[in-house]
Amino acid sequence: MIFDELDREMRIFETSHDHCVLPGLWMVARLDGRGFTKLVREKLQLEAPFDKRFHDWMTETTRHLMNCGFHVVYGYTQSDEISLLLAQDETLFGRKLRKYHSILAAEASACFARLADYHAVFDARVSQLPSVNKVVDYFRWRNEDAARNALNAWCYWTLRGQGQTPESATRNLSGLALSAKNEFLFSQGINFNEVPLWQKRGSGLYWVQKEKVGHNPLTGEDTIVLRRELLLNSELPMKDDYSKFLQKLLES
Ligand SMILES: Nc1nc2c(ncn2[C@@H]2O[C@H](COP(=O)(O)OP(=O)(O)OP(=O)(O)O)[C@@H](O)[C@H]2O)c(=O)[nH]1
Ligand SMILES: [Mg+2]
Repeated sequence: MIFDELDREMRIFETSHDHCVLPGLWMVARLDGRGFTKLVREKLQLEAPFDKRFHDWMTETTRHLMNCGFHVVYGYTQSDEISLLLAQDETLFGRKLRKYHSILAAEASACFARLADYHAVFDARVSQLPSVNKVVDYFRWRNEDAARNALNAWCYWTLRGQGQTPESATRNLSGLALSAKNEFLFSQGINFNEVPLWQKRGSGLYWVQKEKVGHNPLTGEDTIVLRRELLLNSELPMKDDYSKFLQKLLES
């Protein structure tokens, strides 16, 4: 068997279905923790419905993903998921989808597991979006999902705290309108309006230019230089203001 022939023949099986994302399409990767309901409660014994330490690990993992070689314009995390908007002209790995799926999932898993000091795994998928409007819609979608899940989680864990089983808490909440869930919490002394924004709306990370004082060793003078820094925003604007915020971020 001649190695070069075998190599050529076998590679076809590996690469013939490789999908490359078309130029011009925006890529948004979403990483989601595998089986985190159990991991967070039973193995890590974190607080329910929300634990600040867990959210900090998620924002730190997002920061890592924005610094590991991909051109990520915006990172967003809520619950156990992370969304990453890649630059429209991203060319890394020839835009080969399998590279984005596998490397981003691996980087997220390794980083989170190190922070939590426990085996943890993320899956990854990539949306291929045709316009800025669809990119804005995508992030509005995840942001609204965060708000709905937070309301549900607060109701669920309040009922559990009153001694209800998982089944009866779920049954009691099914079919309840948003307003009824808010009223139920209020009747239990919890004003959902006052729940921290990061729980209801997640956190966003994006690049800003910061002025720094640099020292020029040749002239001996101090000079002002511009440095790119990642900013963590845990009080994101809401609803239409969030759309405007995203549009502005994409124009800059
Ligand atoms: N206790 C606790 N749970 C959290 C926190 N943030 C997210 N979660 C839980 O993480 C889970 C995320 O939902 P899913 O991704 O649908 O559930 P999963 O168990 O990870 O399932 P798969 O993603 O399908 O593998 C939900 O059960 C949330 O309640 C937190 O701060 N504290
Ligand atoms: Mg999950």
